Amino acid sequence: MNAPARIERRSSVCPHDCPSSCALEIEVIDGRTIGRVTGDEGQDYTAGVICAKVARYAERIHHPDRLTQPLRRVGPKGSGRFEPISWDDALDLVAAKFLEAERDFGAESVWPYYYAGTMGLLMRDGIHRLRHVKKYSGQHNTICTNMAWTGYVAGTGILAGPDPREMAKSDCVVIWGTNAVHTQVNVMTHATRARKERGAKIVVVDVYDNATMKQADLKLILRPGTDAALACAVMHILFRDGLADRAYMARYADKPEELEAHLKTRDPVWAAAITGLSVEDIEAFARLVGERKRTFLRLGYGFSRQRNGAVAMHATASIATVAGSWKYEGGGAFHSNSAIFHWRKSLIEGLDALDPEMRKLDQSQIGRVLTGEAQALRGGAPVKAMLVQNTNPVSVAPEQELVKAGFAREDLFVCVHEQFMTETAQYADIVLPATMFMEHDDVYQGGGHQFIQLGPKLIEPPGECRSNHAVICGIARRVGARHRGFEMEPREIIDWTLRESGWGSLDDLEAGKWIDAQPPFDKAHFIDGFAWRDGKFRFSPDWPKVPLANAGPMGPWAQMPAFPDQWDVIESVTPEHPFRLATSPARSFLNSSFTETPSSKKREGRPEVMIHPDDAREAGIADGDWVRLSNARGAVMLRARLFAGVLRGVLIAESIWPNAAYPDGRGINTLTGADAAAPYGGAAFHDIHVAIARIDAPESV
Ligand SMILES: Nc1nc2c(c(=O)[nH]1)N[C@H]1C(S)=C(S)[C@@H](COP(=O)(O)OP(=O)(O)OC[C@H]3O[C@@H](n4cnc5c(=O)[nH]c(N)nc54)[C@H](O)[C@@H]3O)O[C@H]1N2
Ligand SMILES: Nc1nc2c(c(=O)[nH]1)N[C@H]1C(S)=C(S)[C@@H](COP(=O)(O)OP(=O)(O)OC[C@H]3O[C@@H](n4cnc5c(=O)[nH]c(N)nc54)[C@H](O)[C@@H]3O)O[C@H]1N2
Ligand code: SF4
Ligand SMILES: [Mo]
Repeated sequence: MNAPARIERRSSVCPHDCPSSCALEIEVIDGRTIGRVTGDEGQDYTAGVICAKVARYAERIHHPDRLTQPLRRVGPKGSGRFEPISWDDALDLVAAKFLEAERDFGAESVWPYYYAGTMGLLMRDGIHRLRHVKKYSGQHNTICTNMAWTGYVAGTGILAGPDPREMAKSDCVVIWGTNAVHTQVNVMTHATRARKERGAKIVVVDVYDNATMKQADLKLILRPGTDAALACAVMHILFRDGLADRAYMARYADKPEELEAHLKTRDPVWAAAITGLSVEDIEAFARLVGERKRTFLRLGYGFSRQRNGAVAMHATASIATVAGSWKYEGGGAFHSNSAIFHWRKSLIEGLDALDPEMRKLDQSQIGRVLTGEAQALRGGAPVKAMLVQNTNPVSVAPEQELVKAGFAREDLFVCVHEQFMTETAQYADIVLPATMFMEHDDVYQGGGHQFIQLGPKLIEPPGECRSNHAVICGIARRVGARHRGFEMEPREIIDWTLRESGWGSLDDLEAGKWIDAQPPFDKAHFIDGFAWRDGKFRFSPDWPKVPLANAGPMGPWAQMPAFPDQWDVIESVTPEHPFRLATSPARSFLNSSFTETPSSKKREGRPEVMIHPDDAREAGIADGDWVRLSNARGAVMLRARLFAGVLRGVLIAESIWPNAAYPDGRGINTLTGADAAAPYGGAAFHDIHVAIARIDAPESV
């Protein structure tokens, strides 16, 4: 009889693209197997709580469908027919194709494409070292954070704010445009603690009665893309009722009198007509914010995924300045702490080789880029070769019909480095098997919190999986790219990066498990002033000059309103397209990740669109019927679910299901647009007009 294996508990961190970046404890059963995954109770943001999908990580890491060997395409593009190939032959072929593209079309015809499938700084961002040294095309990251970050920084001057743990010390927590129960569960831990310990009120602002809203004391269900109208009316009431902190604004804001005058006409009746909320609810919300000085506005990404998203984010953050809530513990507006870590990334990203003139292609416009649209290519060479790491654009990127047409090009060479045979990998010429986070070393920062954490290698990967760093170095050697980062081990790069950034050594981090990087209270609450030269929050931002890394102003930025306002650039309804659709995140998927795990698939059921019962009746749609959603970009077939927790005229399709889950292979991103949102670009995933019609049960095609 075998002796039972000795189970070790080891520390790690969740690598997924989620603001929570949870501290994990992992049962390591042997050198190749894990058991249970739990939240670390010692790290006081995670506080022992993690989401169900990561608690079941053994299902993902030991999944029978994991890629374990390099593959070469043998069928037509997208057929999913591959045969095994050795690592050396695979990397030789990738390098030969990259060199050929460079020779025939210039280095910018190679486009390394990546995103945040892992949030590890080395494994995620090491691809830039290869890009910079070789002068390949750059990537302008627009798919996720652009409108939100720009809108927040437009006011504060920096992407940082009050300690998110202070939500527990608040008297009113406003969870605005984030479905935290699905997307960042720890927000709920701290918010519900405030309610239990201090009688705090929880307000939720969203476009449907979702899992987070079910926990709210005040539910505000509004029309998509109308958040700035609500914010304006709240500020109008604060000024009107003597709840505005005028002394605070005199010291800490740029143009309070002009703002007040501008808001005179933005009253609750005006906002009710735009948002679909009642005047009473708007008044009640404003009173809460005005009377409870410790109001913590937890601003999410959801409401920024609109064409007016940057303006809406800035408008909501402005509420904290009018109310003066920033100066109180448990008060202020928080979106992300990304700017507090002051990383020196020259080794990871090869910044010493960066050419600022390098062409930057819009990540969200990958469909337009790959189908050769001149404007998307910035007038330059076509893209002829790609390396894709940590992202699955064939499922997640907007304008899917173009994305698929682009990847189907026979003259485009694509290497996808992946953990699973994703819908993007199915279009590749070469597929390389990737490690998962417990199989390599990396360092992580919080977005929704303030910890730096280490995710060490705990087990051996299955088969022939290699890390992103190994693949980047392997390609670099073969294409003649030289940089000392390509010669170093992950732990050496992590150690150097920590030291140079002022965070001690790798040994220190390993011993301490995490570093609490939260700046002192006065800095985090802007008591010393906001991050502009005059220290004043901007009610009237200089939109094209918001200090964020970007590719210059784009979208209709010149028309942006001077003060917080309802900006009518959203994809409004028309007689042909009378509904507004939001593609909100599903609980058991994380973008397209976890669509492969059996328990997540089971819990999500099938692709559905929620529709108000009265709208359904008028359209002759019954619960469970097949419907077609359509707009100028395409059409999608899925089932209807009658749901009274949404306003009339609004539809919700929780996402992102694989395209293959739909009868004709057309997934939800068939309907989403890639036109650049102002002022710096970005995809408006919840800003879609559509028609809806009942159809007969389709035959799978
Ligand atoms: N389970 C799960 N977790 C995830 C993800 C996932 O897909 N699934 N994705 C991860 C990623 S990449 C990110 S960036 C984060 C994002 O997490 P969040 O900050 O939560 O942002 P979103 O996921 O875009 O949407 C959040 C909510 O905004 C709502 N919403 C849409 N339009 C509007 C609007 O106009 N106004 C208002 N007030 N609300 C609106 C949606 O209905 C949704 O309930 O979550 C991460 N975590
Ligand atoms: N309709 C709609 N579309 C959306 C959104 C929405 O709300 N609605 N949300 C958008 C947002 S916010 C985002 S951020 C994007 C995200 O979209 P993606 O960046 O595509 O994120 P995931 O779907 O999670 O895919 C990440 C992939 O990386 C792989 N991966 C993970 N770790 C590693 C690693 O270490 N190495 C390698 N080589 N691969 C790895 C995973 O297996 C997975 O296939 O989707 C966007 N698309
Ligand atoms: S909540 Fe987010 S960070 Fe935490 S375990 Fe789940 S996916 Fe990972
Ligand atoms: Mo995201």
